[in-house]
Amino acid sequence: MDAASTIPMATLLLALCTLSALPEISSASITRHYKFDIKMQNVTRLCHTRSIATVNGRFPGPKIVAREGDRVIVRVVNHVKNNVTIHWHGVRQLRTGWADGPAYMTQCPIQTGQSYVYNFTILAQRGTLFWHAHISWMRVTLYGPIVILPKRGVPYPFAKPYKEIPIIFGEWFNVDTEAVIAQALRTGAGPNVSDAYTINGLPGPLYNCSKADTFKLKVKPGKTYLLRMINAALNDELFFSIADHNLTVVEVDAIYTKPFNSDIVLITPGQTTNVLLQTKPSLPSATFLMAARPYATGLGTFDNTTTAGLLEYLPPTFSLPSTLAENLALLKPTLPSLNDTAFAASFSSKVRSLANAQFPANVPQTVDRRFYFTVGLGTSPCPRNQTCQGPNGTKFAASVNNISFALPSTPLLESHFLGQSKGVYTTDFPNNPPFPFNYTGTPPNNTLVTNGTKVVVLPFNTSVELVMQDTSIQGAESHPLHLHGYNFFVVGRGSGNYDASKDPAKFNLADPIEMNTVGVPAGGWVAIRFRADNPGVWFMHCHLDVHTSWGLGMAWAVNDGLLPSQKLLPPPSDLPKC
Ligand SMILES: *[C@@H]1O[C@H](CO)[C@@H](O)[C@H](O)[C@H]1NC(C)=O
Ligand SMILES: *[C@@H]1O[C@H](CO)[C@@H](O)[C@H](O)[C@H]1NC(C)=O
Ligand SMILES: *[C@@H]1O[C@H](CO)[C@@H](O)[C@H](O)[C@H]1NC(C)=O
Ligand SMILES: *[C@@H]1O[C@H](CO)[C@@H](O)[C@H](O)[C@H]1NC(C)=O
Ligand SMILES: *[C@@H]1O[C@H](CO)[C@@H](O)[C@H](O)[C@H]1NC(C)=O
Ligand SMILES: *[C@@H]1O[C@H](CO)[C@@H](O)[C@H](O)[C@H]1NC(C)=O
Ligand SMILES: *[C@@H]1O[C@H](CO)[C@@H](O)[C@H](O)[C@H]1NC(C)=O
Ligand SMILES: *[C@@H]1O[C@H](CO)[C@@H](O)[C@H](O)[C@H]1NC(C)=O
Ligand SMILES: *[C@@H]1O[C@H](CO)[C@@H](O)[C@H](O)[C@H]1NC(C)=O
Ligand SMILES: *[C@@H]1O[C@H](CO)[C@@H](O)[C@H](O)[C@H]1NC(C)=O
Ligand SMILES: *[C@@H]1O[C@H](CO)[C@@H](O)[C@H](O)[C@H]1NC(C)=O
Ligand SMILES: *[C@@H]1O[C@H](CO)[C@@H](O)[C@H](O)[C@H]1NC(C)=O
Ligand SMILES: [Cu+2]
Repeated sequence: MDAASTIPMATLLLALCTLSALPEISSASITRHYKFDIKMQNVTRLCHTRSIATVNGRFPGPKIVAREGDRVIVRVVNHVKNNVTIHWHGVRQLRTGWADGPAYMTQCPIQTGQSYVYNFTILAQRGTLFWHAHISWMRVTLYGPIVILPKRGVPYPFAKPYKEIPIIFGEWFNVDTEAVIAQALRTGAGPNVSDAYTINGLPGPLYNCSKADTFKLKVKPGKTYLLRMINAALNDELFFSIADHNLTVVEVDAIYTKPFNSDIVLITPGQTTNVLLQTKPSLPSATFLMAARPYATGLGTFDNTTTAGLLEYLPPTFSLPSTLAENLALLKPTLPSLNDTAFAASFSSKVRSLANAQFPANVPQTVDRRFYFTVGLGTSPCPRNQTCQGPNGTKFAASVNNISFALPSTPLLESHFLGQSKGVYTTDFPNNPPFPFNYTGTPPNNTLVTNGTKVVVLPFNTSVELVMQDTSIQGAESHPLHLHGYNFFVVGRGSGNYDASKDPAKFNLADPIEMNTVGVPAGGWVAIRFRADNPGVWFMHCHLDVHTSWGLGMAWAVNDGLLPSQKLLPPPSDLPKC
C-alpha cells in the first residue's frame, strides 16, 4: 500500500524550513506501513512451472515507496517451509541494525509461521534501492524496488521526468535454487547456472518459449523517462543498453551523480542506477530492443544468455514479429564482449558525486585506521570419505584476507549488544593479508583458506580507509563488495597490485562517488573511505551469492559512541529467536 500522504500546508512549509544536511526526522515525515506475506506461488517461465517463494504472491515483489525522512514499518509473515529474512539493501539503518536483515548477522531467521516487524527510518538518502531476502539463495525470487522520493517540495537535481519506471534484473532457474547451492556446497563444484536473466521478472523474446514473457516499455515521443535500474541477479554483473538511445546516469545507490551519457550501463548485483531516457522527438518507424547480458571475468561457467525487452513508441507501430531477424525495423543494441574489463573500468571512472553545496561529498580527509584486504577465491580440503569436484579434487572456497567467513548460529549483533562474543565470534580479523604474494600474478601453490567468524572492532566515528585487492587464485575476477549500514566513498581504483607508496597520491578526495556496493576490479584494487558513525555489526560481502556462500565476507563491529544518539537501540521485542 503506497499510502501517498496528504500533508497540511503548514506542516509542509515547516518541513521546507528545516532542511538540513544532518540526518533528522522532519515533522512532515510520515509512517508507511507494509505487510509482506511470504508465500509460495506457481510461476511459469520458459515453459517450466515452478512453485517459488514470493511476497504477497507477486514476482518480482511489491515496491516500497517512501520519502526521505519517513519511517517504514514492514510486517513480514513467513508462510513457507524455508527460513526467511528480508534485507533493505542500502538503507543506512542508523542505530537500527536489528532491522538490517542478514541471517545470523543481525537476526535469527523468521521461521515458518513466525513474523517480524522491520521498523526503520530513511534518513539523508533519496533515490532507488531494493529489498531482498538475505538467507541462503532465497533472494533469487524474493526481491523488489525501494523508491525513496526527496522530501516533499524538494526537486530532483535534474529536470522532472515525465514518468518513472523500475527496471529490475533477476535470474530465472528452471530448478530449485536451494537444491543448486546445497549440491554445490556438498560436491565442492561451482553451482549450476541460471536458465535466463529477466527484466522485471520476464526473460524476453530471445529465449525459447518466452515470447509472451517480454517486458514492454511503452513511451511517448519527446519525453524524459527515469529508469530506476536494480540488479537483483544472484551471481552476475550485467551490461544493459537500449538500441539507438542514449542514457544519462544521474544517480547510483541512492546518491546523485554528476550526470553523464552512456549508451551502455554496467550494473553489478547489489547496485542500483537511475538513468534518464530521452525519447526521440517524433514517432520513429521502429521498435527498439533493450537488452542485458553478463560482464563475467571468472574462469567458471556462467549463464551467458541475453535478456531483452522492448521499447515501444505509442501508438504501436509494430507488434512483436514472429522471428526477430525477419523484421528490419526492430533495432538491437550492441553490448560489450562478455569480459570487457576495459569498458568496466572506463564506465566506473565516470561515476562521480554531485559534490555541490546541497549534496556535498563529505569524504573523510584524514584516516584513523588503514586496512588492506585481499578478496578472491581459494580452496578448502575435501572430507576424507568424499570425492570433491572443485579444483584438483578440493572444494571451491572464497575468502577475505584468506579467512573464509563461517556464519555463526547465534546472530553477531545480539552477541555484540550483550557483550557475549565468546563462542560466537573473535575480534582478530587481520588488517593485512596473512602472507604476501603477487596477488595478481601467478597464484601461490597453496590456495587453502582458513575459516572463522572474525570481526574488526571499530571505535565509534573511526575514519576508515580500506583497500580491497582482487587475487588471481582460480582466476582474477570482478567482485561486487557490499557493505551493510554504510555508504562509502570510492577514492581510488587501479589494475594490478595496490602500491601503498604511489597510489594514494592519485586518490580523489574531491568528488568520489558514494556507494554501498563497489566492483573490485578483476585483477585490480579499489580504495574506499567511510566514517564509522553507525553503531552495530555490519556484514561486508561479495554480492555474487555463490561467493558469499563460499565465505567471501567479514564483519565490522562498530562500538557505541558516548552520546545517547550514538548508541545502538535495544532490540525489538519480536526479534526472532534461533
Ligand atoms: C501449484 O501447482 C501445483 C501442481 O499443479 C498445485 O498442486 C498447487 O496447489 C499449486 N500451488 C499454488 C499456490 O497455486
Ligand atoms: C518503531 O520504532 C519506533 C522507535 O523505536 C517506536 O516508537 C515504534 O513504536 C515502533 N513501531 C512499531 C510498529 O514497532
Ligand atoms: C545440475 O546440473 C547437473 C548437470 O546438468 C544435473 O545432473 C544436476 O541434477 C543439476 N543439479 C540441480 C540441483 O539441479
Ligand atoms: C548518443 O550520444 C553520442 C555522443 O554524445 C552521439 O554521438 C550519438 O549520436 C547519440 N546517439 C543517439 C541515438 O542519440
Ligand atoms: C555460451 O556458453 C555455451 C556453453 O558454454 C557456449 O557453447 C556458447 O558458445 C556461449 N555463447 C556465447 C554467446 O558466448
Ligand atoms: C575475452 O574473451 C575472448 C573470447 O572468448 C578472448 O579471446 C579474450 O582473450 C578474452 N579477454 C580477456 C581479457 O580475458
Ligand atoms: C563420511 O563419514 C561420516 C562418518 O562416518 C559420515 O557421517 C558421513 O555421512 C560420510 N559422508 C559421506 C559423503 O559419505
Ligand atoms: C592441480 O595440481 C597440479 C599438480 O599437483 C598443478 O600443477 C595444478 O596447477 C593444480 N591446479 C589447480 C587448479 O590448482
Ligand atoms: C606480478 O605478476 C604480474 C603478472 O604476471 C607481473 O606483471 C608483475 O611484474 C608481478 N609483480 C611482481 C612485483 O613480481
Ligand atoms: C610451487 O610448486 C612448484 C613445484 O613444486 C615449485 O617449483 C615452486 O617453487 C612453488 N612455488 C611457490 C611460490 O612456492
Ligand atoms: C572450518 O574449518 C574446520 C577445520 O578445518 C572444519 O572442521 C570446519 O568444517 C570448517 N567449517 C566450515 C564452515 O567450512
Ligand atoms: C531455521 O532456522 C533455525 C534457527 O536458526 C534453525 O534451527 C533451523 O534448522 C532452520 N531451518 C531450516 C529449514 O533451515
Ligand atoms: Cu565475488
